[in-house]
Amino acid sequence: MTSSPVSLLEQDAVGVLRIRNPPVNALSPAVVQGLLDGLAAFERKPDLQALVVHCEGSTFVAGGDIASFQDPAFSAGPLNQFLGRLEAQRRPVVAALHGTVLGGGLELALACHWRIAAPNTRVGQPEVKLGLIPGSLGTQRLPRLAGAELALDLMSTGAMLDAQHALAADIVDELSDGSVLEAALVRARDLAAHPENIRRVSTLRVDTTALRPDFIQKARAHAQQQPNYPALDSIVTAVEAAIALPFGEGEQVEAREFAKCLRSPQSQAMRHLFFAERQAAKIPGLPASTPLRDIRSVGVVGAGTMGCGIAITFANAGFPVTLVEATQAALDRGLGIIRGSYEATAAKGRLTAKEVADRLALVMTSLAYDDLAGCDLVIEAVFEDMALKQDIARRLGAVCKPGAIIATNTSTLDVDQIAAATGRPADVVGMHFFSPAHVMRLLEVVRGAATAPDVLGTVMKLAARIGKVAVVSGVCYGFIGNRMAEVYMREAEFLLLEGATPAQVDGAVEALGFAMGPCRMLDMAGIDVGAKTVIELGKTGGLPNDAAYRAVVQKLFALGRFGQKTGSGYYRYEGRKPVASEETSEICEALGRELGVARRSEIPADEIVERLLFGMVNEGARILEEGIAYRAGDIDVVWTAGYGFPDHRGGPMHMANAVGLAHVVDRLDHYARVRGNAHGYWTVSPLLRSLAAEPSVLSGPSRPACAFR
Ligand code: 3H9
Repeated sequence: MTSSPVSLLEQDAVGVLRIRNPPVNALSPAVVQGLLDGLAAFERKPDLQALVVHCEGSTFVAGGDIASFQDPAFSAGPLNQFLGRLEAQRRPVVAALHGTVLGGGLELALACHWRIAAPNTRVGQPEVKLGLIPGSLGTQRLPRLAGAELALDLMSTGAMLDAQHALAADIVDELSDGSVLEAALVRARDLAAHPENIRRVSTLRVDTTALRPDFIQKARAHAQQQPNYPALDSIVTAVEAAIALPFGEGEQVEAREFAKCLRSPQSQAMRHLFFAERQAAKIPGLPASTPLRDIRSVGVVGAGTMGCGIAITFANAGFPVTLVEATQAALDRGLGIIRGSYEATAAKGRLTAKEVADRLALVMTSLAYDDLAGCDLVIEAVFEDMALKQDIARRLGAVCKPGAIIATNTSTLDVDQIAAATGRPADVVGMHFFSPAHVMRLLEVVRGAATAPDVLGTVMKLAARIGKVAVVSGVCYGFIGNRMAEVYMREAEFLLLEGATPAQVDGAVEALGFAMGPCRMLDMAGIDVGAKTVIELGKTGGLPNDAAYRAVVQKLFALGRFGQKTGSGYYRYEGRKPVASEETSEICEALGRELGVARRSEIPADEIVERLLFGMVNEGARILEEGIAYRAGDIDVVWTAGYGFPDHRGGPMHMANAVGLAHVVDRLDHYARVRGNAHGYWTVSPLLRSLAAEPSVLSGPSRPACAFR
């Protein structure tokens, strides 16, 4: 028999309902049952004066157990029944808070009569980040305590408040300096002596005195501007109910909206990503107990946009950084970029002058590789040129101290060849940052053939310290992200040759929620950068024997249309605004004619979406087949955290599961028939074909749990 994660202890005539459910004391069905049992035991002990709810470990309850939401039989009913009974207790109930009091955790605290918080406490309702609304009366109790405006803001953004702000907002009643449990016991006894100070939040009314009359109307209009996130509208509905209806009726509104959100494809996708991001940090076969290397100082070679972004990332996390360049002019330019970036952040009020000064003080510059000798990690971030990268690798191999990690920020090149040049390939790993490096969340960590397990483990751990979501990729052209992006861009360009405009191509995927379509993306990243990558790949024999392959980007490059930075690329730019370019259409038409590509007067948006995305899914399946990615979820994390794939669609592989793998395969076969398959573009990956044939998968799109998970 397993023991319950909840126990009722007694301390000086006060009951302590103690939750022990590591790592974050999530409200699993077993915890909820334990709470119900514990409360029943308390009710059988009239000699106890009061009850304290307390959690063991690093945090109070951080939310409902997200994994249990997958169970079709999941219901918030038992938890809500417990919370109702808890609040209705005649003897005082005190919540002793510490750590991250989130979602169902905050809702548990709000059902108590008093909340006392340790200084490290943060509170929030982050359900919206999972495509949900608070489902245990948070939408009804929080506005009654904190006011409708703040409550709506917290629920719509998922932002957290620290203990001081939570106190100011009346969400907690008191802060404790020492042991929060001891303080809660003292407060519980005090409330037992002064029951008139007990406050039951459900009995309060939402204070509307300072609320604008059009508050709900405006909030709804704002929510409806984001139809891909229906939880936002549900939150407004629930808050409106909190303002206008008695608690019991508001409860029903919340239950209805929560159930609707829980079933929504958006929430399923966002919950998938929650676990996929955490799973991605785990390296199969690497025990958690593996001793890791100590990283205290970092070197960066190359002070271009990428190198500077990397330096900012580490300085932001408190690491001293040594930035090395070949010339003083390049160093000065780099330092200018870094200073400019900090000043822009400060101008937006996100950094104080002191913080800017402190961070700048962490960045040292040098022209000498010898100055990297003391660094624990050195990242090479020069442009994509194998000979140059190998030359730097040789120098780093000689100068870096034993045990230091040498990383390359290459986005496409063979990490093993770079590693070999260092003479110590076990110390080498790829760290592929995305531009701007200090903004983008994704870090692709490239595992070379010889990369030592502790190097990989160290870099994955370090990624969390610098605020990145890291995904491991094996060595192949473009790793996970850029290899798939190559297929995406291939089809985008073929469509342009066939007669689609950049706006049509971009519009088709932007309508799905993509941050930007492929043409805008490459215009921003730089047509020159994109074209050079294709040209370099050609030199290594990596291109198909197809003159039309990525012909558009190469043509635009040859014409000096480098994208946003030169004012024209796929689009023409008015400032930063892309405008349809007649010239691009003419260039594509002429190129198409030259290459013998048949033009069509109309290309449906569905075809654009399928060719861009299903082709990419097929490449993702190959990446899995070859063991380049450990799991399909890793691919989804790469695309949502690094390439603007909409989180409410869960990434390409989740999306493929949701639409049905058999359908994806059917359409790939269709394009092989209608477009021809001389170059193998539409050859279905054996893994994808075999998964699509599985009866469980064929049972329909309502079964996303199979296949690529
Ligand atoms: C909710 O509450 C709905 C209610 O309104 C209604 C209910 C009826 N469930 O992030 P970390 C696991 S919705 C299950 O790496 P950190 C996580 O998977 C929920 N598991 O640590 C990981 O497992 P593993 C509202 C959870 O220190 C481990 O804990 N709450 C949950 O960087 C460590 O996680 C939220 O949305 C959970 N709720 O950050 C809060 N939370 O080690 C979501 C965590 O096996 N959680 N795990 O990979 C977080 O934001 C962060 O985890 C937290 C800790 C800040 C708590």
